Amino acid sequence: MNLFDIKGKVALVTGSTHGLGMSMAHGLGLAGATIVVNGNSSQQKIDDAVAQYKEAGIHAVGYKFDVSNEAAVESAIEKIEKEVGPIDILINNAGIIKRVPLVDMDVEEFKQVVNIDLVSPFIVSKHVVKGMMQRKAGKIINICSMMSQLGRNTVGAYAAAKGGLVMLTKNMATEWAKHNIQVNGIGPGYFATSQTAPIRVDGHPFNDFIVNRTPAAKWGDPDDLAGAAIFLSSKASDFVNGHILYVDGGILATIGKPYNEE
Ligand code: GCO
Repeated sequence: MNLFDIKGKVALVTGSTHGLGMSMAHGLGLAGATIVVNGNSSQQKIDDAVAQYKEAGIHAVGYKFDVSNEAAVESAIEKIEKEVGPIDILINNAGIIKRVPLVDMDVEEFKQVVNIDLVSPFIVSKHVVKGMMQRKAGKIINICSMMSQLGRNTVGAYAAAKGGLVMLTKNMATEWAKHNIQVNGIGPGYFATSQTAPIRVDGHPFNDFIVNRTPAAKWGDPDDLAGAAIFLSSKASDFVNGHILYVDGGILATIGKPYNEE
């Protein structure tokens, strides 16, 4: 029996038109899952992403909806389950970040980050889990962050949301595990994506800092997340509940080291 077999499963990955969401969805797709691609920026972006998945031999279908709008989410889930099939796997990946010192941050900006990064996983999960409860089976994965555990200057709203997402994951697991629904999190370290591009440019102090702060001594490759996503989407994790799997090159394992130390 292949513990990691997800062939034929339907996986909805929010924010999967680019970045880490696309990398995780790509990994699930290559493992045989049908990918429901989501984005909210433009239909063209979704169509382009679906074409990329199909070029890789992945069965993918695109749906544009705003994960923070409950009415839009409810109708999208209904449409997806009618047109594609019951959702077996949900990855709550869609998120935003605003890098602003807390003292300078508008309350509305703070609320917007929390709304997308914390409230939206609740909204989408609430509407997907109803079908999973009826079928007595499902996998939900919330994409957390290093900022679920560590603070950093200028990302206070994001850290608050991602810290809250850890406890939301544990509470979802607490309430839904009895229905054979496993809810877990993935906590990516620092990865080379469009979201981190502004702090990754050559010569940016943060770029050197992360390479020094990460025991693996490099930025993560988004494809490094596929294994964790497949594990938490498959039978192999049927007794794993409320766990946050950090894929971070060892950042959370260490206090770090002086710049001049090998
Ligand atoms: C930042 C980064 C981080 C990473 C990721 C780390 O500004 O510190 O964007 O937020 O993207 O979340 O896990």
